[in-house]
Amino acid sequence: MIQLKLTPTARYVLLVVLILLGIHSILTFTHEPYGRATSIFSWSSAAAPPAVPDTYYDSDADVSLTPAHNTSARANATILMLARNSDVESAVRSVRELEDRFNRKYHYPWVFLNEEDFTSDFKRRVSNVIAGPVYFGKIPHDHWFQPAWIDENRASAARQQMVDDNIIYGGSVSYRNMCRFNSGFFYRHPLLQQFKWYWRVEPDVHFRCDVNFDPFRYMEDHNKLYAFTITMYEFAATIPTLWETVKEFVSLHPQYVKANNAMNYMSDNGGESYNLCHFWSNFEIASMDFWRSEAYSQYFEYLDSKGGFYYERWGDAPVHSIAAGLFASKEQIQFFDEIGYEHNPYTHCPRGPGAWERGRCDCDAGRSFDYDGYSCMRQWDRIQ
Ligand SMILES: Nc1nc2c(ncn2[C@@H]2O[C@H](COP(=O)(O)OP(=O)(O)O)[C@@H](O)[C@H]2O)c(=O)[nH]1
Ligand SMILES: [Mg+2]
Repeated sequence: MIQLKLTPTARYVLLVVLILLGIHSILTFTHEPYGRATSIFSWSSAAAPPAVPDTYYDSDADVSLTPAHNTSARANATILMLARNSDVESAVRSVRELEDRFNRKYHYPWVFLNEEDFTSDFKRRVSNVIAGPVYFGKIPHDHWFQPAWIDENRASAARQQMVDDNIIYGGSVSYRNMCRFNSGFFYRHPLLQQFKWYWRVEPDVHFRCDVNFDPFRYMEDHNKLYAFTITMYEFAATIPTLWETVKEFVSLHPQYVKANNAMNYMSDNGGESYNLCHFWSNFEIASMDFWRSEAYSQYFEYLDSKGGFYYERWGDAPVHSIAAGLFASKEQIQFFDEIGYEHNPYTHCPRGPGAWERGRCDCDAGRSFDYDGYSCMRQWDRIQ
């Protein structure tokens, strides 16, 4: 028999380690966010994500300046950016990156929207880095500003409470206008009526890989409605009554809920409560016809009528994601692993076999947000 002889110091160290391990396991099992944030096994057994087939790739991707010739025609699509004039520097950087990584070969038109007139400096600077058509539009007043029927006393009290609680953008009215506009209005803008598809881009984001295929074409051919690259948990304090409101809507209009939907990605108990998982909407490639549909129009009207965009701080990300999760089938939601994408502080870097090399990605694949404790990739993968 082996006798383990420990000095008093070693015994003390061992005791401390055992106590720390004990506290860690108690916290892991009793505090879900703690478990998520510290788990090294947060998401390790997942299968490779589905890959866009070779036939969608431009054959001479590195040199071609013409649209991909081995795929069918271009889609009816635009690249869309909402921005302020003061965003010009970071807007130009985002546009330049997406043009270089993707759109120089496809020449999809860009649309820029703002609740103010764009300055000639903004227009000149972004146009300078865009190869194809570009449009600048002003948002109609009523699509942007807080409606008169919102009780401002109630709204400002809610904002003050969120400031006191240190909730990000908790005191901002313009942020709320932006979230409501992105939830229910952008696809109604006159400049967007001509298009079915959009790719949402923000100032100051980064495209970390070449996109040598046409994601719009892929979406069109595969009957997709919504695509994402990053999925995560929402701050519960920004949406205290959102899920209850969604449940009310669904009980009033059960006919809009699609069979084989993504409910089990958003809920761990069959829809009783929301697990806060959503698609990070600063990147979206989606069908505006989906947002223009009767189901989504009714859904948005219902949510808006409750005032939660102002009395709470409902984000367009959970509003869009919950709609995609309910009114589309789960197969109509696409995870584009191939598109390396960064919005501070998170980056999605491709993990599928060969995808990183093929896209000449400059991101660190081992540090992709997919593996982070706050990613909802596990919830996405469990419904695949
Ligand atoms: N025109 C305009 N665009 C805005 C305003 N606030 C935010 N945006 C745009 O809305 C998007 C999201 O805003 P951002 O500040 O990036 O929010 P975050 O990503 O949630 O931190 C970006 O495209 C911004 O340029 C605003 O008051 N006016
Ligand atoms: Mg942003």
